[in-house]
Amino acid sequence: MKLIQWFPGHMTKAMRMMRENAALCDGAIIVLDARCPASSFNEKLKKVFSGKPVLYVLNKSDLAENAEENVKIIKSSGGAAVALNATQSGCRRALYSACENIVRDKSQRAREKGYERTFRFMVLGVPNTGKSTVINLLSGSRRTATGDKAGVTRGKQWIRLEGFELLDTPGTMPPAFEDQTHARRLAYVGSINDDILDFDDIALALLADMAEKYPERLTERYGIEDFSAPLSMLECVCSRRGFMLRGGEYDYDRACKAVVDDLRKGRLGKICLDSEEDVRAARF
Ligand SMILES: Nc1nc2c(ncn2[C@@H]2O[C@H](COP(=O)(O)OP(=O)(O)OP(=O)(O)O)[C@@H](O)[C@H]2O)c(=O)[nH]1
Ligand SMILES: [Mg+2]
Repeated sequence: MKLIQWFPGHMTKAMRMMRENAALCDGAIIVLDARCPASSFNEKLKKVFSGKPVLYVLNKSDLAENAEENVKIIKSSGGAAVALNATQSGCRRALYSACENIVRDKSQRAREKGYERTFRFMVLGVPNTGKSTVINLLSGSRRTATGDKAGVTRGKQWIRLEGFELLDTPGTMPPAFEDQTHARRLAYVGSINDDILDFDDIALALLADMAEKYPERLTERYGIEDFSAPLSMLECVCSRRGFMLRGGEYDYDRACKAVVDDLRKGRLGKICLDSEEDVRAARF
């Protein structure tokens, strides 16, 4: 499989912008994808905020397995965390209180001195985890653009709310992926710009990973019974979904796109690609 490399200019610029703006912020909301909380965690981002309160949002938990368990793991290592579906207005209260909690002491002290403080949070995370959607949820309206691909937010944008000011930022990644397993999981969930991905590679690797962790889902959706070779699994997808070219050849391209899309849209069920050990090993 080809290495996943990621080094577009706007990513480097985004990282620099983040460091510069961190000084203006009282803390951070780090938005993770609940389907791969460890893979979507960038330790470098956390380090920018050392000494300041950080809230981890395990977003897209409607598509994820074990979100609450993973919240507990993060909390047990001393971090603040909440599992969320940011597209659901019913989750607003939980998010708001989680934000209030991480600055409770500071706001209490301000109140004792007779004034109300406004707290500035930077909202950050790898692309497409739902940072802008989280901000819209908190603000109760569509204040910032969202979209189902990596790289929707380009520049920074301050959003003013009651008690908080939030800085929406473009998704950021480490410039090189040292860990290709994590890179692959980010590719599956759509956090890496599809333009730089080899979809055949990604779909075949995804089938192999699903076969290991959730074989029954592949049987259910595609009728796959033999998990020994990714290519024969892909052929099952073609047969089941009728992806055939004229002359009876398999339409592999369509099948690759369909498999990845099925995963992203939750049609393969709720998943967690990271193991419990992965989550415990990440230094949240
Ligand atoms: N199912 C589900 N979809 C979500 C959730 N949160 C966000 N989304 C969707 O995920 C996609 C990405 O959301 P954005 O808010 O644009 O993500 P972002 O992190 O700001 O992305 P960039 O600005 O590109 O880095 C959009 O299609 C959202 O509707 C969630 O909790 N559950
Ligand atoms: Mg955004």
